[in-house]
Amino acid sequence: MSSRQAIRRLDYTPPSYLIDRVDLTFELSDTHAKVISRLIIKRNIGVSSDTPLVLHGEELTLESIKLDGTPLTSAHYVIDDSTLTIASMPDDGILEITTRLLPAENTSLMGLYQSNGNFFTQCEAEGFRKITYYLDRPDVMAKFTTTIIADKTKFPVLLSNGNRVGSGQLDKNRHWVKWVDPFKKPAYLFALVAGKLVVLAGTHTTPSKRCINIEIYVEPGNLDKCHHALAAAQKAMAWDEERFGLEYDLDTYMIVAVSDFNMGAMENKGLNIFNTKFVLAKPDTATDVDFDGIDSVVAHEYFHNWTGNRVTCRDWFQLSLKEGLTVYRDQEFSSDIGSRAVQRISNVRALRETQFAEDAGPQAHPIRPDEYLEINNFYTWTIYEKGSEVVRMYATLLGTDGFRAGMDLYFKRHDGQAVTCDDFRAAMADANGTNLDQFERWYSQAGTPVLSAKAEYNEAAQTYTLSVTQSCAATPGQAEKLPFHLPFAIGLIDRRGQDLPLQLAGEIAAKGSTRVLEITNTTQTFTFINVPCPPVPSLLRDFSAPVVLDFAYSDDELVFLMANDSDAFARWEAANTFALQLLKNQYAAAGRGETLAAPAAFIAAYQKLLTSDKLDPALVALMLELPRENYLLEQLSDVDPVRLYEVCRALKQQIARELRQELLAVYQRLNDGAPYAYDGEQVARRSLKNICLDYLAELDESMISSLIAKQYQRADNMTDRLAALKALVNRDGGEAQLADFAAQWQSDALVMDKWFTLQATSRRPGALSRVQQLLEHPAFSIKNPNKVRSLITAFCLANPPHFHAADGYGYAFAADHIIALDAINPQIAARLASSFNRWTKVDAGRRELMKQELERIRGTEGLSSDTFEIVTKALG
Ligand code: 7MF
Ligand code: ZN
Repeated sequence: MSSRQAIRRLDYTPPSYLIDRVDLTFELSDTHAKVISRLIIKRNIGVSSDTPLVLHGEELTLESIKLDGTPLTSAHYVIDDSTLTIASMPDDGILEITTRLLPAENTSLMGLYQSNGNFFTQCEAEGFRKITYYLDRPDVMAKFTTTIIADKTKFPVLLSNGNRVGSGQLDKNRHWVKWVDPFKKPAYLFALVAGKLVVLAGTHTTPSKRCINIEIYVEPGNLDKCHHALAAAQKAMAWDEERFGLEYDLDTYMIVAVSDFNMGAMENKGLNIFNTKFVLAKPDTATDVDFDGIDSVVAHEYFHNWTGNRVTCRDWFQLSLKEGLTVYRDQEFSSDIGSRAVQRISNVRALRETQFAEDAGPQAHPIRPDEYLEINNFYTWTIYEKGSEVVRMYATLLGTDGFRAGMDLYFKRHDGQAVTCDDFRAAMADANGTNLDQFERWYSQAGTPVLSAKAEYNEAAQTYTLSVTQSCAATPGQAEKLPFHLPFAIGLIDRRGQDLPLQLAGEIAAKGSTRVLEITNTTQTFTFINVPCPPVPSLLRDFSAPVVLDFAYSDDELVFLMANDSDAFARWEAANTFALQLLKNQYAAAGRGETLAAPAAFIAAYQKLLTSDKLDPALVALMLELPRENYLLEQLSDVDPVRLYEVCRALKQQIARELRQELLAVYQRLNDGAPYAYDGEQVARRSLKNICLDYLAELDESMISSLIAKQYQRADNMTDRLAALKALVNRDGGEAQLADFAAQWQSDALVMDKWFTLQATSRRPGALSRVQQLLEHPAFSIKNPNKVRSLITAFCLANPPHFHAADGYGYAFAADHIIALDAINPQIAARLASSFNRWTKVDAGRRELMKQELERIRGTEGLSSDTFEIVTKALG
């Protein structure tokens, strides 16, 4: 357990020692692993010769340590539970350290561990120190070689970073393989895999005519589920060459899938390790959303080879340097291979449901935090998703070519280095000859800015004046905020629904119909001239900045924008704003014991969406999706989540009743029995069909029951089958079909995860006791993060009415499992603990119950620093 001492960004100092080379030898057996590490180490320039060498190391058994061939005794070094210190070191030398580990007992899944008998590593952020004593910090970059020795029958495949340079036989049925990584790297990018795996191989030829081998390693029996991931890797390589001029730099790119994994995937140099969820897919086991997720995650990890590996982070406070940038790159990739509008709307929706809540809560932090207790807790929505929005703002402000020039300069200056967010910003500014000093505030200030806009049309002068004021609420440790520099994209739409050409006062002619206004001050005014009629403003087009927009649109204007805005995001946003305002009013009415029905204009707008044959079905589906409860909760205070759920349910039922005919017609038109294919058009059609089904499932009619049952039985793919099963579960429990589904898929772990989640998120009575029963199901394991996420985390984060049950049983259940999990896997426990983050948002009774559980968790003896940090911040 690490000590509870905050690490501060401003305390950064360069390393006292550097490591040029690392030669690692792993001897793996069933019961333990022996690691021999040979380090070529030297003191950093300017560091005084009496400076001790302090290596990181945790949960290691030291067998021996030699300096330049001479064994060191305990007189020469001091070991505590997180370091090994050698007081007197020569200017340079060779350290040889032998450690012994017990990977089979490692349930934290950090460092070297076992999964289904195979060996895997996870080193980001600070896992390498659980393998051997080392300078485990990203600014210490070394060239690695790795030799792996293991039983040939049990571990036929032995992998590490870089190129395979040799292999051979040893006694006792053992074999060895040696790997050399020609690129220097920080220890967090080290990887090793050993086990019984099979491989799907493909190739990609680069523009410079190099042929890259792409290899996907999985457990036997899964080869038929690797083709989508292979194709994704090929597409990602071609895209990065085309869009950023970046080629892969080794002969082989390997992906290994593992079923016990704390996160989505990891970009280890040349040897990416993935959660099986983001590799294995075929139409009968994976949904359209899963296929899309595989494209994104494969692209993300592949893109890290340049943004993360070739240019890495100086320290972990700079995490968003690689993560925000790489998320931006994977989002752009997905936009280019699919629908840009659908991608943008989905990303913004996710940002608002997760990151906005984080920014408004007790864990709010800037994308470059100032301090942390446990770095694992800072792999957050803010670092990733807001980080990506900040990168996107450079692209919006500088244009596509300006952004590309900035990227080119960034690589030219920093290839092979460990750098900071300031270095990235400087490259963007210098390549474009522009000043981005104020933009630094996006890195240092937490919280979501609010942009309030007011507009006035002057008929006589034919002018339209837009006044914009920005503000940002206080966040923990930051009372006052300075104004941000942000791009505010807008358009003006005339009465007939046409975009007006835009001309600002002082300009000689109109130019374009979307304008990126640059906001830098607290208040700014923009006057458009030659505006012939009062327009409807289309504000924050394409969500040009991660802010909350505050503009007093009337219902009529929102309906107008839904139908007419040329910007797809803004059309969706109008629908979303309309539904949000309505639900807030309905919730307030319910609090007074009244029922407020949706107005005819709202139903008519939905009807228009359903009956238009010109619209993209994927966009219609997104516009028909009501805001989620957790997002609504953020807009309210003293919330009763059960009442909130009932209000959402009632609106859904009203829509289903009043638009029954339209929903059924669209459903039937799209349910055309065409054989499954994963392509843009079919995915769009299925998404609309299944949202119609979701509404229709609200109707208590036997005809609807048989329609759902028919879809369940006849589906030739998991997307349709799961949508039908969800409808059945939410209608009458779907007991028979749930049993049928489990019988069919009991041996497919990823499909069973979906089965667990469906039940964990069911709004029907008894969800918690069902979840408790499922903890005993043979397919469940508390040690497997995917299982914990699909059952326990899904219940706590995605089933508000049951998690927030007034009796507090949901909270007690969550706390019990946070405490139990903390002893097994602190990272997973800490993530689950974040389900208590918004405890101050609920009503007084629930608030007290949640607080008691938080205090019970905090009082647990031996609590990890991961969970400790989350609960202490939550308690404030
Ligand atoms: C796409 O960032 C977007 C985000 C760290 C682990 C993967 O490559 C990563 C790793 C966490 C949370 C989200 C993601 C990752 C991690 C992720 C994956 C794919 N460096 Br923790
Ligand atoms: Zn990443």
